[in-house]
Amino acid sequence: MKKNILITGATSGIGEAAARIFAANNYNIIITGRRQDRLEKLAEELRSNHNAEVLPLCFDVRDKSEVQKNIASLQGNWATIDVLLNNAGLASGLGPIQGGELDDWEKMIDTNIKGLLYVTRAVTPLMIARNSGHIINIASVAGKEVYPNGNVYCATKHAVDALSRSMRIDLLPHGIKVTNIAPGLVETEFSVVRFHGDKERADNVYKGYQPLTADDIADAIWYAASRPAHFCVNDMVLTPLAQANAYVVKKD
Ligand code: NDP
Ligand code: 8X3
Repeated sequence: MKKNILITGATSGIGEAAARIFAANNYNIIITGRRQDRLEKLAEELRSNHNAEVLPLCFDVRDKSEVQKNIASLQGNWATIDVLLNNAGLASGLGPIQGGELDDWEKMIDTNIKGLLYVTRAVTPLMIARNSGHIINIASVAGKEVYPNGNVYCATKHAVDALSRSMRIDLLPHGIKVTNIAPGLVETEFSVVRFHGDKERADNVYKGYQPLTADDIADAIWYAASRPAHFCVNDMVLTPLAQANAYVVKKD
């Protein structure tokens, strides 16, 4: 029987790359995000390239009733979620705390922390009922240490790191694995979103060294998900060779 994965934020970057690698490895995929057109395009691609069953669900993780409604709508085999990839997230802005935009802060807190919690709260009872499952949280090196002007984004990713450790304790009696993945610089739409659509500024983030790709992270996610039942990958920190920690990067 094929396994199912639910991926939040599958319309771009790491989530989209993860959808491809799981589909290629015989999983059925629930892909989610806010951009319906991208969900439909990806669903078509996964169905035709990998013969995967794909269920696109369009919702905003910040809307708790939408999250509950969409998870409650899962019927039949789709109600079995073997792997939950909590990936949806963003940075919005980069600047000192004293000049921070409250709207940016709320967007990051509501998406990266509260959204991840809403989805986890809705999915864990389904896993507990089967005494089986795997939750993979995409945190960041920004969840391991802070960097200049990263303040609120770093705080949200520290929260994800703490939640991964808490979930691993709480879900231990139920046979559910929890993996935290902490990437460094990965070239996706992340920086375009962080800089509110300023593509030139976003491109500069990845100049002068070779950043990681979404496929690199998807590969690590697949590694964690494909270990045997007795083996839980707790935490992975992944950076480009040029990156020593959250704020030391060697550029040409
Ligand atoms: P992208 O911007 O390429 O992808 C972000 C994904 O999150 C999109 O699919 C987007 O979908 C989804 N998303 C954002 N907000 C919401 C929301 N409110 N509701 C539902 N989905 C949402 O960035 P990445 O792939 O790089 O980011 C994925 C994760 O990886 C994030 O959690 C990010 O913090 C983390 N990360 C990224 C790093 C990097 O350098 N790129 C490094 C470390 C961690 P849509 O807009 O359609 O809703
Ligand atoms: C994304 C990586 O270094 O831009 O979490 O914060 S970084």
